[in-house]
Amino acid sequence: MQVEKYSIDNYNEGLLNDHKRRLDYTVSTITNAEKIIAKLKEFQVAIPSWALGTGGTRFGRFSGGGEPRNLEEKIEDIGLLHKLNQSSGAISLHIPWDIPENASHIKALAAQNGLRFDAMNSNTFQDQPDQALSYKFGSLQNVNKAVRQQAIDHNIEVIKYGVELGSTSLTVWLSDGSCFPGQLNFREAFQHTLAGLQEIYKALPDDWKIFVEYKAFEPNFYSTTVGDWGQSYLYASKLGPKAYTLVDLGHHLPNANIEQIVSLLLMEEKLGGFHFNDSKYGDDDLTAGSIKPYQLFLIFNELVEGMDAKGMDHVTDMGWMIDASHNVKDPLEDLLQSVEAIMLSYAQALSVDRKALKEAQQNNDVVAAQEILQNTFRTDLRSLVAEARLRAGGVLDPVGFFRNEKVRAKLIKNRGAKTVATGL
Ligand code: PSV
Ligand code: MN
Repeated sequence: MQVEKYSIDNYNEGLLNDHKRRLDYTVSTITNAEKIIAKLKEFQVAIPSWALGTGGTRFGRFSGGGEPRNLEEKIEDIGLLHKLNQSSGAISLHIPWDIPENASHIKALAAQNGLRFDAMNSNTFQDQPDQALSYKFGSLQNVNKAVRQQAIDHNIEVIKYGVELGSTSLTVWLSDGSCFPGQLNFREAFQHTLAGLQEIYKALPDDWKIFVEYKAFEPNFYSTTVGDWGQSYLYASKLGPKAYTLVDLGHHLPNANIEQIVSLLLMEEKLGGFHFNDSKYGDDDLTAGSIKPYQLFLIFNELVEGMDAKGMDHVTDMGWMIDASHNVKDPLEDLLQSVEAIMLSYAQALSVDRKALKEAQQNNDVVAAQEILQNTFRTDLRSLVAEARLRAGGVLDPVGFFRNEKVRAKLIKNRGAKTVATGL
């Protein structure tokens, strides 16, 4: 759906006075507003091609209509998000859900929409209709060599698609594991998986990275072969310098200290990718920042501190992506909310007084350390995020604009009420 520049300008016009008032106040309360706005303008979060339709559970799926029917329409949807927030300038593809049949056409369409291709994702957690061998008992870990080879070949094929599109990374998430004690020899499963990842690693072009994503449980409920950050780190270390751990916020056991995990992985220069979502119980795939916004801020605090300590570029040295599912919300509105929460947490992390925090830590001044972090978290920086968007040519209030323009109704009119996007 096309959004004209003049409709964005008209919409912004009506909100400008109020925005300026809030911005002036915020700028007067912090020291580095301009620096934060400049960083926010640059920061981009990739949108996965499988998050544009309504998500579901094994109990059901309730589509809201107007879902993209093909990859072209998915690119259009992400292009629309990016036009509104200027922070969603990348798309991440899952193969075979979104095979680019005509790569040069897809690449050109993405470029027209201001998008680049983020990490490619392989899928060896489902069987496809034309597939020779089943992944029921795992893919790279499988006791059957032919199944392992099939999974390796699939990943190499995904890299090839990625090369055609200009992507430079592959994310491997394996559902491999076991559901019952005794089902699996843990060491053998690990070694098979490592050997498979080594074959895939060999196929990576020089400038590519591979991200090994871990997850505590589901769909396997007794053991998972890449179950936590320690196991992922072990694979990544054994693979070599192009291999990194990927942290998905929903993939931990309850109450895990994710900010500490992030900090140590950065220290070891092994954190390469990040999937944002939020959760109450497990891999709930809820909107980023919707349940535990303070935790999101604490994680960003470690990301910024740890990346700066290693001289990393916040924009290019990490694969940032949303990995959420929208079961009861409009997927596009939900994605706009997630990006907003991510940008806000990033802004807050950028405004932490690092010198004062360091001093408090050196003095064992626990109270001061808490004051610094909580004062930052409670300072309203939303107008900085809006200002960065405005300067980049976006909309002051993306969800408000989306509703005002009746975008969903238009998509339903164009695509139909019963369309179903590929994905989970
Ligand atoms: C698995 O739960 C996961 O987080 C992986 O990143 C997959 O690629 C994605 O979700 C599939 O929805
Ligand atoms: Mn994920």
